[in-house]
Amino acid sequence: LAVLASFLFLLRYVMHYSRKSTPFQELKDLREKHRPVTGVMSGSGLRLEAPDPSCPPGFYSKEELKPHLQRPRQNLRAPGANGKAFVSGTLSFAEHLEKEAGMAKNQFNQFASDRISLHRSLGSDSRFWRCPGLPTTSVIIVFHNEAWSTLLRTVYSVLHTAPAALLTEILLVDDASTDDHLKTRLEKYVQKLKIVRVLRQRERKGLITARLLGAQAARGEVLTFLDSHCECFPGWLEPLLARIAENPTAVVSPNIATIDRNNLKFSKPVDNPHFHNRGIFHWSLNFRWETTPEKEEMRRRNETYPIRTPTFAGGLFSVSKSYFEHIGTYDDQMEFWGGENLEMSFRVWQCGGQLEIIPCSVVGHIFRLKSPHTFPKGNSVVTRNLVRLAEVWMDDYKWIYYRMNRKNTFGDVSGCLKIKEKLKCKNFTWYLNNVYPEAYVPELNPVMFGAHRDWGLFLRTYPNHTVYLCACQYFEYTSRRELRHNTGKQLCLQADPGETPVSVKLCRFKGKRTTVAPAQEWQFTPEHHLKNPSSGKCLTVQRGRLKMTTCKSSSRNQRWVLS
Ligand code: UD2
Ligand code: MN
Repeated sequence: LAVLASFLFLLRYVMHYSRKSTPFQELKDLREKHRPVTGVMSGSGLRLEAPDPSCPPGFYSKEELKPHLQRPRQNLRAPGANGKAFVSGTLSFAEHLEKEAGMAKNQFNQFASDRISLHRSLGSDSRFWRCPGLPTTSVIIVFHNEAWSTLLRTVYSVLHTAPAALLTEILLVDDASTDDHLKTRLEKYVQKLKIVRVLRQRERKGLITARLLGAQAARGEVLTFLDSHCECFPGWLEPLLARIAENPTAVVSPNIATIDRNNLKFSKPVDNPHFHNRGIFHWSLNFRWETTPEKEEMRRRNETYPIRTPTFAGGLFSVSKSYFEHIGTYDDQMEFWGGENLEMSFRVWQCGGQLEIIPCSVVGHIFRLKSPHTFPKGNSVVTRNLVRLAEVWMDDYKWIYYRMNRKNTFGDVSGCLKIKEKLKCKNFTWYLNNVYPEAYVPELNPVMFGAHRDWGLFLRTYPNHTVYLCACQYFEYTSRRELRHNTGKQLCLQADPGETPVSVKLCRFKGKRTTVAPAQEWQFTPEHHLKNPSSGKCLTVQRGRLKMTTCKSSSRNQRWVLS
């Protein structure tokens, strides 16, 4: 008996573990089943298209999907069809017993339920108020000579993460690439991906017109732009679309994670919790990140709340197609690269929209140290774009930019100005006061600005904050008598005591309720000295360095000419 018992026990054990489907396996299967698929909305029903025939992992073929997702044809006379009540007619005694039993067991009419189609439709939408749903989107990826692998990883990453019902298409817009494989192999390759299309900008004109080409062709309700070297984290798309559904004038950017340019490590935000960046600009009109100020963090009710941002990086964002058209799209005369991100930021805010970063949406981007692109018309194209945006959106504040940089020719901006007038867009003072009140606004008319002309040189700051002289950077002499370096961080020339070289430190005066630090005050004397009143000493050049020494009217090393 004991031998038999142990044999049975063993048999049971073997049977249990030889079963193919463990609960864990079932869970895995279930997860697999619910992976998103690609697809397009057509008319009223969902038409799902998996990228047959190769069908990469995570995708279902059309055949596999049918029983799950396509509602069988409805027989309108079937019991309960279109959400109607089940009408039983006269019941036989047996049926009566069945009904009673079902009622007793479930406390609802199981008898009726068992006779209604498992797929019954509920008829037309009965809601008389407008309920939220997510809009569809076209993803637009522009590229010029992008590496094949990064371009296609971007495409697959969208296909693998975007829910089929929301992704109308992916448009790859080629800005006249010259790389052979991009020119000849791309169409054929993406053909099997069904919802991916290639559009070509024949002549190299830059990312701005390329994006516009994509926008024009797009059939989705929302335009989602991505750079051609991105990877999307699961769940990135829905929060962007949800925000636009809630507020169609919101232009939303994901939380942009860094993909390391050296080893392609994807740095997830979880590596950096409780840390949000927002976009700002410096007065030389370059985009910068900064930690979101406390005031904005306090306004947000929880971690998932949108972050209002004065500017955005510009490469990765979603915007309602009709709102994009309403605000006049991009400045289509901007060329190649640069400036369109600030232009769009100012345009959105000044013309009544909101620019936001959605922390729930995470997309990675390979950040580079410098642009790999050459521009057919030379590098001044970037300045030309910046001058265009300054002319259109910055009113008199454009002069702050011009006095630090050369003013270029910029072509005709009347088209943009017309839109601005038509939409009654607000001015730049409004933008600074309401959207970016933390900005330090340089004086519109500083007393003097420029270079140390006697030496024909500019002041340059080095990372160790020593000031040398060389033909580089730019200072302003403000009406509060600071020597202020305004292009990036707000840095001021500071008179340090003793023999130590003069340094630049963060300016203590930051506008409202702050004052100039005594060591940061400079008196420009009739002898052309720059004298620090609190120490009584003068700014002196000694062997290429700046020092504070006793003022001597004859010393040529203390003579400063500011223009
Ligand atoms: C940032 C933006 C980028 C754009 C740019 C300013 C992010 C993450 N990136 O620079 O989208 O706003 O600032 O203009 O926000 N490209 C062309 N034609 C060209 C040059 C570039 O199609 O003549 C493509 C390029 O392949 C890429 C995209 O435009 O997909 C942006 O160029 P980038 O990656 O060199 O710019 P990035 O990320 O340094
Ligand atoms: Mn990029």
